[in-house]
Amino acid sequence: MAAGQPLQVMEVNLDGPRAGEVLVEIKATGICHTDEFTRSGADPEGLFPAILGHEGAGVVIEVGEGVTSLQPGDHVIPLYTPECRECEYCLNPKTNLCQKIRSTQGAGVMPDGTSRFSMLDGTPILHYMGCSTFANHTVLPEIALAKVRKDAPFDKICYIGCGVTTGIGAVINTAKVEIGSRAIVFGLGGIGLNVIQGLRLAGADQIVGVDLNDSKFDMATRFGMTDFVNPSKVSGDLVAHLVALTKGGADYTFDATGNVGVMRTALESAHKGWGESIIIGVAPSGAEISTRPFQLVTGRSWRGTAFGGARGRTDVPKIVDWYMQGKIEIDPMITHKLKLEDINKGFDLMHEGKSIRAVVEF
Ligand code: NAD
Ligand code: DAO
Ligand code: ZN
Ligand code: ZN
Repeated sequence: MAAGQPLQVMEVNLDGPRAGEVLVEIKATGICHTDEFTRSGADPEGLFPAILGHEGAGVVIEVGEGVTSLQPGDHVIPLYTPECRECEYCLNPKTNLCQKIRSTQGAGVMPDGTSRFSMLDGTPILHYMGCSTFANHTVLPEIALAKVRKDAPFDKICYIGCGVTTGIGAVINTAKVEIGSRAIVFGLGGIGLNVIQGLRLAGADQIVGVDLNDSKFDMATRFGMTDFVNPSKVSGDLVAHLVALTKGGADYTFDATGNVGVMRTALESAHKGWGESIIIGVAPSGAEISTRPFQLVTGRSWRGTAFGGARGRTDVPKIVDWYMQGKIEIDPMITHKLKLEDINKGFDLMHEGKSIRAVVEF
């Protein structure tokens, strides 16, 4: 496929796994906004032709030489943020951004610098975010696969490969929200709803949801939202309204919109002295954030999170357990199930604001 074009469903060649790699049969994959960001051509780092998709779940079919942690039959979730457990980043408890395969993953190839996918005429096809889950079969490095329990349904746990972990992890790993906190979540889509359920899990007392779309109210309330604000219906200053609603500002605020204006509102509606604002949303290429430095001088802090600060091989199996134990919910967020040949409908549903998550089942 090319930038700005619909996805093409086609037969391709896939080479077997080389040393340190694993062949996975993908059973289900979610369609996330980041896939659309790349598909649309808005992603300046987007490379084509590529097989997109990064929110999947499947079964190991074959392992390459030297692979020790996985074997055929294991159930796995691909990780766009790998966990090698030996690089400088993995050894630093302050980050989850493993850099072991960063440069080759960003270039759309496996760690040896080559792609396993090609067209039937031999033209190479690039991997995407190291995952390429919009495929019946894909090859990944061993360090980019979380092994999960076998009784968990693929069509639900695929969402843990991005949206669920990003939202819940932002609360638990990045903000480390304390029991009794007040919080504001901007954007009640596939990520924001998971921030809300993460806040409920963490024992927050007040969870304010902010969205321009009133239709988000019911689902957000179901996941733990206590107050709803539609900025288009607030007369006067939105920050002042939110500060009053949270009795002085929120202990934690989260941007799950990707809008830099919203990011500023989120920072400024955090409590003076200690409020923390976490950026989750990915802003358009070239966009910049701004605020008055005095906002930070007076004790607010601005932070960001990728993949919810999760170390995938360690944390993702635990989140699958939480789902199977009923500690978190996923099923109501899977609003649409599609066949592979209808994958472009999933992108349409996203544009129309009709889906939280559309999942393709193979
Ligand atoms: P989404 O489109 O499902 O949800 C966004 C929500 O924000 C929608 O409900 C929309 O109505 C609302 N919104 C838009 N503009 C608004 C505004 N000005 N004020 C209030 N609400 C507004 O998107 P999503 O899948 O939930 O993703 C949210 C963001 O998170 C995206 O930018 C995505 O790229 C990013 N993301 C980040 C990570 C990470 O690791 N940091 C991972 C996945 C996704
Ligand atoms: O280590 O420099 C790096 C890359 C980290 C990539 C993390 C991506 C997080 C946000 C993208 C949205 C994912 C769907
Ligand atoms: Zn995603
Ligand atoms: Zn590492």
